[in-house]
Amino acid sequence: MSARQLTALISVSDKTGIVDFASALHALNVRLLSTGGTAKLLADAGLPVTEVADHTGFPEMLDGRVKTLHPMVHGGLLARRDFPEHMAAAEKHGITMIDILAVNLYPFESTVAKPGCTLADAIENIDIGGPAMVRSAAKNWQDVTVLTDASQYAQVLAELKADGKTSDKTRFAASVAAFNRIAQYDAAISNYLSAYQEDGTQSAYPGQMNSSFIKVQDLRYGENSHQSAALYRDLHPAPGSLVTGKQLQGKELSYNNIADADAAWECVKSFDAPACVIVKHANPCGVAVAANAAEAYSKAFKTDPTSAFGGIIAFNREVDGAAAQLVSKQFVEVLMAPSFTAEALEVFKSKVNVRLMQIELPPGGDTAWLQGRNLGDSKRVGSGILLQSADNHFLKKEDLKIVTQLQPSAEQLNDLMFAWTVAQYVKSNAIVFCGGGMTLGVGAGQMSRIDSARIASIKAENASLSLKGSVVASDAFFPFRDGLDVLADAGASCVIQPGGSMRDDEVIAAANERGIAMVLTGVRHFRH
Ligand code: 93A
Repeated sequence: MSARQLTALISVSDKTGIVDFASALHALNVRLLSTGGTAKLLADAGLPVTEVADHTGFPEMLDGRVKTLHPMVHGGLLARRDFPEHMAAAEKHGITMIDILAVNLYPFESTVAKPGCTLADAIENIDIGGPAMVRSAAKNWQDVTVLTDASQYAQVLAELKADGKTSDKTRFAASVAAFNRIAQYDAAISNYLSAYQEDGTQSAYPGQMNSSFIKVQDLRYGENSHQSAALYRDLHPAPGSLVTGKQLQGKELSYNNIADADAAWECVKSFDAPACVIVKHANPCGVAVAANAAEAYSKAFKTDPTSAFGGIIAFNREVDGAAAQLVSKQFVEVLMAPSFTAEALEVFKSKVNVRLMQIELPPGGDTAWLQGRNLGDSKRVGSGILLQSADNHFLKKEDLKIVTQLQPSAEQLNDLMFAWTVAQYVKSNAIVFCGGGMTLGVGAGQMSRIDSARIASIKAENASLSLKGSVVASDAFFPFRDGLDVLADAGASCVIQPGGSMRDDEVIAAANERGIAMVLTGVRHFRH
């Protein structure tokens, strides 16, 4: 007795590769069933295909909202072939078995990723019938092969060709992949709707942890060698983010490399002028802006040459031969830039351990898209998770409040703005001395602000940098005047800080007394 003819139901929005796949199935004597648009494409390609509407005896209706939601379809997908009662019921109602299901869903994710997508567009792109079929087929994996991605077609064809059927292993794996896809799809819908605001924009904080992540890779280990780790990325990464980068050479990035690279990249992106950021253990140990990449690097390196050893270095400009020559003199773990000249690549060719990352800068101007789609920060706390929107407050000069008798000069104001930007990327408590478009001393991660101030001035001393006339940023207010006195003792001439302390008056009086200009931002930048 010859084997029963197999039936495949094909219903795809993304029709890439589908004609080839259906042709191959037809060549293997598989009967083809398909929905409107897909059926038309297959018929136009000369394939014999039965429309689902003809199969069910029920037309597609309600603008296609009801196409496949029919017992003839779901019975054919869900019936257990090894249960006599199922087979009897199917026979009684004229339901024929569907053995292969190839579906990809209405493009909800890419629709909502488009700027200006309306709620109505989003809703119309919520697929109902597709996921229903995928779930039916995936539940009945012992009898049905479910394909939710074009990358699965080749393996299934190969097995059908060789054995006339797919293996249990392949069907089970396909079922798992199908449920993963549905979970991801539903999460995208839930995220979008949770973040939807009446004015049509997306809230920066979705308030819902159903984010859709895709595993990029398992990492060799985590922060330490006894920890396991992996990198995931957002389904639709923000343009210009680290995960959109391409590694050009070097060993695989480690967990710590990625964390530090992200800190360096986020910081360097904040500057319009050519900038260089050197990061160690998640803190910038040198940041500078200059006329070009090479100069920016030289200045950034000078801040703390000792700490820069084994650093993670980011540029917001192309790295040319001159910059590459300078950087190659130090031990560097990761080097990031929007591009590298051929000459620069040549410099690092022999340094096989240097990881070179090419990352596009985000398109300028339109930060709304970024803010709308950015989940911001998350942090595990015991068995919970903390979520917050990104710390993307951008300070404008007009926002500054000068509170002292002395006023900063135009040049000092530029340095204050620079210092404030850097301080945002330094772990709290952050004190950052700057001058001439470069960091002069960075005090990071101390439990008291006064200790960060002391450390920052010691660092400058270690690097033989003078703090006389320098400007300083403090990521949060001074609770007492003592921190300010340390800055004044070190030679600071201007300070930028949020203000808002109970003792602001005492701190401002101290600044006046010490001949320091002080500006308040009204916002703080804690970073933990
Ligand atoms: O509108 S639906 O939710 N209702 C359905 O009954 C249904 N059945 C399949 N969407 C439905 N589909 C989807 O149609 C599939 O998931 C696939 O994405 C798309 C294919 O339609 P066509 O073949 O007409 O291009």
